[in-house]
Amino acid sequence: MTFQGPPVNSMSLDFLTEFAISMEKLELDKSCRGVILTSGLPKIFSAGLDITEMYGKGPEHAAVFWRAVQEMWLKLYGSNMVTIAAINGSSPAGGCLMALSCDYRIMADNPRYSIGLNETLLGIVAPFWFMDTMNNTIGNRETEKALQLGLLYSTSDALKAGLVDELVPEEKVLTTATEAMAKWLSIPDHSRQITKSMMRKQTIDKLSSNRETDVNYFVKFITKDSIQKSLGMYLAMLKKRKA
Ligand code: CO8
Repeated sequence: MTFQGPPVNSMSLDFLTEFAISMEKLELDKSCRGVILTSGLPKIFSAGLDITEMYGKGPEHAAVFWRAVQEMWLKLYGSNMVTIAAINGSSPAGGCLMALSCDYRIMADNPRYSIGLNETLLGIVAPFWFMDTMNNTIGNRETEKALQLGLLYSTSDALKAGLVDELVPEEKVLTTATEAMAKWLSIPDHSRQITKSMMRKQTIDKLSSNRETDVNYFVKFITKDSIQKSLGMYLAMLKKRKA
């Protein structure tokens, strides 16, 4: 699955909806046993959630948007398929969550790329299920540090921390992902799927059984004046940096 949402594959409501529909179709297609996620844009895997969907919008929109974010994660983290992230560019925040939700991560070894859950830098707090997903991958101590500092890891630091599994030259990202896929698919589906589901069930249940509480928390948080101000400043900083 190749993301094509210029300029930066930010996850707008449309992007998230299309992603969820595509995942559902693939999940139902018995001939599809695995999916590689990658970007069709240069330098960016995904810039994470589309900040403009969370800024200057009313509570109704915030609730619809947040349900779509939840749906993206539930479909990906809970997928029966083998999921591999071929990270061919920077991958902050929601982009990092998406990569972390896969079974295996291969990143392009480019010193200009970074990956991490940088929410605190925007003055916002990563939801508990973002935290859990990272924790399940790199462990509690590293996650605490990464989340409080809003760390955007360089590719080599990401490899050291276990945030990605392999670094390869940019032009080899997709072929390496395909080779990794063959290895994962050589395991009998039923035993691999049950193992994956047993490992992830508790984390998934924590959100599935509390979805509306999580939506209400998000809406209350994101519509606060102070949070809107932080997001507005961050958006302005992005634009200024460009100018
Ligand atoms: N959302 C919306 N627009 C964005 C985003 C984004 N996440 N990222 C970049 N853009 C826009 C820029 O504003 C710019 O717009 P314009 O062309 O109108 O000026 C355009 O995309 C291009 O951006 P850049 O010029 O910055 O592109 P570069 O190639 O130089 O850099 C980066 C690409 C590295 C991706 C850079 O744009 C960047 O760092 N973006 C911000 C990434 C980020 O911090 N994302 C966090 C999103 S929040 C999230 O995912 C989880 C939130 C959880 C909420 C929980 C609350 C309870």
